[in-house]
Amino acid sequence: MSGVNEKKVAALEAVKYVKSGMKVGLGTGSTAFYMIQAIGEMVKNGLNIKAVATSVETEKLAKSLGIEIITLAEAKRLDITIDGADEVNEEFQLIKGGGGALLREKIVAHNTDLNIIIADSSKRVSRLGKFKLPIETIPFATQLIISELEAMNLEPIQRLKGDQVYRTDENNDIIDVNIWNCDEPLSDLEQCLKAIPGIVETGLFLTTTNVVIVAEGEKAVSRKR
Ligand code: ABF
Repeated sequence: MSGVNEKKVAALEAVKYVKSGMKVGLGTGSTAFYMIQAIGEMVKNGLNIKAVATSVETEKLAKSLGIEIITLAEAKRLDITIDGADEVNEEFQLIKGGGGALLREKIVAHNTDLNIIIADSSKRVSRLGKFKLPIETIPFATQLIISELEAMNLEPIQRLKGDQVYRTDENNDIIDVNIWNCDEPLSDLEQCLKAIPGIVETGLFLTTTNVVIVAEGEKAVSRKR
């Protein structure tokens, strides 16, 4: 359906889960943008929450909307986190990190009771990997890791911002790899990548997601794991 903002449809469905007294993880990206805006409106109307941001960008947006931001250390545990994704399959597995925030996103998701993913219909896939998998690396090791990933036929490309190397909020690098032709289980691939010294985190979110809300036109379709 043309003209429908599916990102906003999914975001507005997800914020129904947010109640006063909760500690809420705020995701990053253009879909999360609508979720944060909606929560900002709810805060204006009396919602009382504390939030942890998954990126500097999200923190700035949240603070500008009057949402109280605390650190993850202060929160200790989050009731709910709402975040976007680059791809989501039928098994609630995700590729995330297109927005470069995968490390904090995975840390926040790990420390959350209920993880809700919001997406427009273009993100729903039967097989992950059309979207290149982002991998966060320590700059000291990035070039050697690229060589190692080339030897694994993963076609690694270091992410750039303009003509400069892209740097995450943690001042790390991102390497995007092609996992489309990997036939091994994604959990094995994740284990293999994480065993390479200098790889901090990957954008494979295989076990953290509890609810997926995908907008199909004006209809938000929710699936619970
Ligand atoms: C973020 O949401 C990232 O992990 C992911 O890349 C992004 C999806 O971006 P968008 O919502 O802008 O499509 O959580």
